Amino acid sequence: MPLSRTTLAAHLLQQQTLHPAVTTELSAVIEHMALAGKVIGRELSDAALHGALGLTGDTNVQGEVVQKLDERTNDIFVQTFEGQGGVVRAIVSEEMEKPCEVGGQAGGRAGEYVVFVDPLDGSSNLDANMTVGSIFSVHRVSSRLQTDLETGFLKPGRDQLASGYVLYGPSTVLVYTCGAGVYQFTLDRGIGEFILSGSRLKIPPRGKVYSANEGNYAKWPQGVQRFVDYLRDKDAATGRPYASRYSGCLVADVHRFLTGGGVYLYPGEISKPEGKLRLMYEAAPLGFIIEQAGGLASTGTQRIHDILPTAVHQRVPLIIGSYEDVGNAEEFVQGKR
Ligand code: AFP
Repeated sequence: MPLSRTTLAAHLLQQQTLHPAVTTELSAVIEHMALAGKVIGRELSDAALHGALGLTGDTNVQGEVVQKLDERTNDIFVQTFEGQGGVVRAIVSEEMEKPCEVGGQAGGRAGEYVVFVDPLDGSSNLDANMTVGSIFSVHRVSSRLQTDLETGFLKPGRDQLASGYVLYGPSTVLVYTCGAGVYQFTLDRGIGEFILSGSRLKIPPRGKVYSANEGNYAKWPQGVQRFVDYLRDKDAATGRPYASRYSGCLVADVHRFLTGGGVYLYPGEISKPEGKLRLMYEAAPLGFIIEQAGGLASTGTQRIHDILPTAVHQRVPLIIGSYEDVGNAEEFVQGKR
């Protein structure tokens, strides 16, 4: 049976008639994310032929080494939003220390939205031709925002208006939510359009797979160690041991769980309790997607969406995935088991 051919634009138009949360402005932001995703997907496909792989020799605001494609994809997002007609006021990116103002005048008014973006999540996978992604989150700019641009953008995850990601794998896939379900689109390269390939996605309440960088095991707090030990133990009644899968790309691992269930964890370490992942453009947007699909996103002691950020590049421990699996993890972390 032939599949329907609903483009992202047609889908968003339809959603606008069904859900007040899906406004024309927000739809425009998502379409610009999709545009940036198409450009990035195309550039990644032959980056090795243009000498675009490898390191720049610099470190970013996080103190991490920068890949040439980290810089290039950041530029693509900035350029894309500079051409968006003023709906978005600023971009906050993993690759830029400070928010970048992009245009910002729609009908004579300052743009209403700020977009948080991790332009190239998992970029160390590139040299091995493995999956990478882009993550985004959209907030309304606070009306109190005047002098200090950065602190005006510090809002909890529950205030997100939209979030999503683009995954550059065997196919390029866009997943988004505006709080009215999770939708997936697959890029038809021949016609350059994202076509609807999954509606109102739901994550199974429990999975059979976990994902963590187990090389860090000795650095984890005891509760996390005991949770991973539990997942590796044999128990037919609860489907253990779980299989282990870890790609080094958060988006790819979380996408696996969105479709099949399971749990991803990047915990804090005893000497680095804040963990590695970034709240505003990694944990919170993926948390919005996963919670819309019926799962959970937690630090182990607090829901990701309840954290009041204090800095745009803030780090946070993350346990995300199926509702029951994350619930179990919380019990271990909190010493209840
Ligand atoms: P980059 O966005 O800097 O490439 O980092 C990737 C990442 O934040 C996330 O995608 C991975 O799950 C995680 O880091 C991998 O970190 P480790 O190399 O410490 O496992």
